Amino acid sequence: MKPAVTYEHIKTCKQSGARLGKVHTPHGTFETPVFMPVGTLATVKTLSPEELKEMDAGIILSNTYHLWLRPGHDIIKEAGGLHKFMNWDRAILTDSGGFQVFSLSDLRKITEEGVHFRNHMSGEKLFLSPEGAMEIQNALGSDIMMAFDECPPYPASFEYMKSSVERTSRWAERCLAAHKRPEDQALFGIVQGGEYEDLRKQSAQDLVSLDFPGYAIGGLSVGEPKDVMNRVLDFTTPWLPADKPRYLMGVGSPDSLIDGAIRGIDMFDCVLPTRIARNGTCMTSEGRLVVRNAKYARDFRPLDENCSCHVCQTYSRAYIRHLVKANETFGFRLTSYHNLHFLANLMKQVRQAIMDDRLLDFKEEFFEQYGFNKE
Ligand code: PRF
Ligand code: ZN
Repeated sequence: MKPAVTYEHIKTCKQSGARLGKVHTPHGTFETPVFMPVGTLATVKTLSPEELKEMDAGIILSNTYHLWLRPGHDIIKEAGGLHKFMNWDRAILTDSGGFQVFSLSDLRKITEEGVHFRNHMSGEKLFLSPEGAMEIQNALGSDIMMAFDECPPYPASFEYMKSSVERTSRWAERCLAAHKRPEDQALFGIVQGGEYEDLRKQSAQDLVSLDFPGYAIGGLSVGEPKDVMNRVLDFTTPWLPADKPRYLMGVGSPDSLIDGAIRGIDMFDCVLPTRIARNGTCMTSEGRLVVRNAKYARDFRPLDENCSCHVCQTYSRAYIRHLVKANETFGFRLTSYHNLHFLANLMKQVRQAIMDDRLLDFKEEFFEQYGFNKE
């Protein structure tokens, strides 16, 4: 059976080794490297699907854990699936809930069977297993489902990480066995192993032997220094098949997106652009701009003078500062729209630079303007 999601390689950047490609899904094709906006609760906070399409988003991410707790996957299934429920007809990737259980809930207890924890809102006792995560994602009907994994905190000892990697591999096998819709939903495996080269290799080899249609690298961007993340990518990607998509989970700062692309990553997601937008921080070609600051009170220039987005063509820093400081919803819409447009445009430039075999030069030029050490 042909997998529901396939990777078409277009070219490799001669200067950096980065990959330019296309990912084909049951809900359309997107070009890679790509940044996926996060829509945790079946909405990319403050934005409509129409607005996401204006910035050419071809795939968004949503969360098993959150949609399971509310409104419940049964309701979304009854609506005809997540695409219909939220009126998004392009691709959707759902994270499995593993990571969210670890980062959001209290009193978790990991067993071979799954994870016991408490609902982060009501305190109710809950249990999530590989089979449960597959059942929920099958009901949601996402194009790309993620395996149920454990993402240990950083740093974790080699011994802990080794037993965790082995459990994540056993869970991955259970996920594959429980997956009911391989014909129209692709299940990606998640490589773990922390900063340990041997464990990353073991994890990748375990998962590759199970023949997933795509692979994620998890367990990064959990507090480790940037050079550790880059080193882990350098020794992990060689174990992944070149003809399948590669997804680096939870990464969305401009420098890490460029560094990840240089290391052969195709897909990224992060709450960063939308989360910082909601406290008034904007990503611009000259670095981060905190639009709340007093110095913008009479600044009638756009957020980013080099940005072609609708917000920057229309509204001033002074106006957006006023809205954000007054807690007006519209202000957060404007900053969210601009930040996502900024990253969409950055990835477009990354793809063009790969096409032109000059991604390392692009990185230099980008940071010349953005400012080094700005993240
Ligand atoms: N596993 C899953 N989701 C994730 C991660 C992971 O390791 C990360 C790591 N930063 C983000 N989201 N399932
Ligand atoms: Zn803009």
